[in-house]
Amino acid sequence: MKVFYSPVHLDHAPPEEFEGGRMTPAVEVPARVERVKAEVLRRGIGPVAAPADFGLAPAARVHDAGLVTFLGEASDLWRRHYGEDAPAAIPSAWPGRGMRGRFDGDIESRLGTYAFDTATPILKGTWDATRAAVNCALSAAAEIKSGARSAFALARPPGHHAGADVFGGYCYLNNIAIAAQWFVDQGMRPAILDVDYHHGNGTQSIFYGRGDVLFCSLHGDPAFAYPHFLGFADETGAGRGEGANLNLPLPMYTAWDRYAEALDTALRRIAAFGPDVILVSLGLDTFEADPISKFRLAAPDYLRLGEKIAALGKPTLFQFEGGYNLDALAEITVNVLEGFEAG
Ligand code: OKP
Ligand code: ZN
Repeated sequence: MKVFYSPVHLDHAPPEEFEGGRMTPAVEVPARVERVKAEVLRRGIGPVAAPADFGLAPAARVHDAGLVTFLGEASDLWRRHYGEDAPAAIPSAWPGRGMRGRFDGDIESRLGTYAFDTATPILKGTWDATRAAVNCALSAAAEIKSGARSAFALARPPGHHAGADVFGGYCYLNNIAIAAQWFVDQGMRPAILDVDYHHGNGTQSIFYGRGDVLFCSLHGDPAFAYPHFLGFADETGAGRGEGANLNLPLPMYTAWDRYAEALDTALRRIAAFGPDVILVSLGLDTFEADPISKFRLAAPDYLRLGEKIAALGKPTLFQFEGGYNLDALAEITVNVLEGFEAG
């Protein structure tokens, strides 16, 4: 399958993050994509191609114009305010429930309005990397629209935590939601399967009121896992979207047998929806030795995951999301793709 990749992501390199009340080394780092790219070539998954430039119009179909404008200027505004050598923009004040007030004031006011956590720093290279990731997603979508059975958007920063007017969780713009909307605009019917360890709160919230895009997610129960506020089983969609949202929260230490049961449930729902394209939020942080997660999938399980997705028999876009064990990430990512191609 064709793999879309841009080196522009290298300039988005967060050095550290605020975790458990202290600064810790960042886990969402450039080496993630670089290692997967090397393994994709080594195992002959397919040609690696540069994305085409789709501009910002497809992003504007799912995101608020204010968020997109802000992300484009935040780094400059931050350094104008705090000095040219100021490190990443990270919010330290939020409007809070019931006292939202003004949102169009100084850089801190706008940053607190659009960011929902402290894990998502805006650096000099963040905006260009974000746009390159969106272009990878859209290039993969166009590849499928032209008849390919599958395509892989190998890009970072990830996207599934970014909502219509809010960014966070290492995500700025929602790559997979933008691609799904692009398919809708081409007259197609997309279903999204999110297998990242963390619930795709951004993707869910973007499509929650809509019945034309199905969202199914398997993830660590938000009762103990990030993003904490969304991802519970009783979130089934609203209005015309009622029934088009399926959350399968799973307990700590979930291993393949339990995981595979939930996956079968999601795949049955997807088949019943009758999609003509599948988009997979491919997070690899369900791995047993992931540094920030609590599932227990083993390396060969990812071959089975790819085979099961292939059994749907639909054109499939794989969108790279999380996965932080640098020693295993490349192997398990390519296992999914290889399992899909064999299935
Ligand atoms: C992104 B993806 C803040 C901790 C934040 C963020 C996890 C984001 C996961 N103290 N942790 O879904 O892999
Ligand atoms: Zn994740």
